[in-house]
Amino acid sequence: MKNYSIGKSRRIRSTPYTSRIEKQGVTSYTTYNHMLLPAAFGSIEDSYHHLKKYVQVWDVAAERQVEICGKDSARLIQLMTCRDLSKSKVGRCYYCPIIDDQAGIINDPVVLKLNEEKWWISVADSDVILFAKGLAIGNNFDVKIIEPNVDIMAVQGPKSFKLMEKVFGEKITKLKFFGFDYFEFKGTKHLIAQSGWSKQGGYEIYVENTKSGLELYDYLFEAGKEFNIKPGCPNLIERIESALLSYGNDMDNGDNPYECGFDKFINLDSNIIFLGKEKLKQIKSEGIKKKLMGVILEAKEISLSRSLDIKDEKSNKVGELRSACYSPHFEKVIGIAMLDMTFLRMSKSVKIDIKNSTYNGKVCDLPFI
Ligand code: THG
Repeated sequence: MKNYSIGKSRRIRSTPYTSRIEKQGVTSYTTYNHMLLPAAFGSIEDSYHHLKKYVQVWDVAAERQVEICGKDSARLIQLMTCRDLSKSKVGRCYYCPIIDDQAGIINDPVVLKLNEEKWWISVADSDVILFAKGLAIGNNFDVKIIEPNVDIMAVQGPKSFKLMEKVFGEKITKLKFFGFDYFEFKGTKHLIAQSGWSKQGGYEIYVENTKSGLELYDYLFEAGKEFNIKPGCPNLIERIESALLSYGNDMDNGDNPYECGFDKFINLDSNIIFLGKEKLKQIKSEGIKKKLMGVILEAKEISLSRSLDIKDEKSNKVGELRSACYSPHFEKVIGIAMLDMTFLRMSKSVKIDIKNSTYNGKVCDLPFI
């Protein structure tokens, strides 16, 4: 019988919502940006079905903001990403791969343009603030870089639209996907974006005023009763079915954005300046050697804590499985795998050893659904 808990400390930070989610029955945590990120409230499969039908509130404060402000802020932001931000607008979010000089992925954040000289990089699990500071120092940029006190609470699921309209009024229904604006709750303005790490729709509330944010948290559960609201968290099954990639799991610094299917977020033609641009041109002309793909396996359960080798029919290693779960939709195990291009050009059939059995599977495109 497994029975252990995470040792809390200043290094593994709690969030303003931690005491609430513990009362509400969080059953497991992961760490993310040196902070607690809830990973389950009981059964992940039950939570998956609930998320697809109703509405959930998530403590995703671990999606930390790296705030960059000052005269050179736009230059620094652009230096870090291969996505062209020269035509970016205030009030919009941009999904932006951050890469290094060798085009290895450093992070895949959402970037928010707050004004011409103020940006938030809403980071996945890696220390982007150190990378940003290094670049700013090395380039003598006139910028200030901090991690502000912003604790995101996500409201996700199909009923999130009705709930948020009930709480914030009709104005919020005008918000477009990946747009953000300020909305008032009992006299306090909160930055709210239509975004979130699920494909079920919803919002993210970037809470700066903690007191008001906690009041809002409690209020959402009251107002959400009629929509069958529950606490939740990024859901492993939903996010794999939707192919929302997880930095550190599906890709890391050893992978480049072409290998991860980020082609539409790469701009090599405009005259913007970013790190790794020459390397990306070279990769584009030579072609990639591996690619992130979906796999569907003839198995009924899996629990990954490290990558698993994927083999071809002759048992040669042709890649690695990086995330996987049992999918109620496919009634099979599905996963995200990095596979050799030479193999992909020849075959779609794979084999994998899970515990002491060998399972057959097929390669497919992402997303699954
Ligand atoms: N929200 C916020 N910050 C975050 C995440 C988030 N930081 C960490 C992590 N998640 C970053 N990773 C992603 C991955 C995918 C998306 C957002 C953040 C996402 N993708 C959409 C898609 O794939 O369809 C839209 C991409 C687009 O077309 O621009 O939403 O969840 N605040």
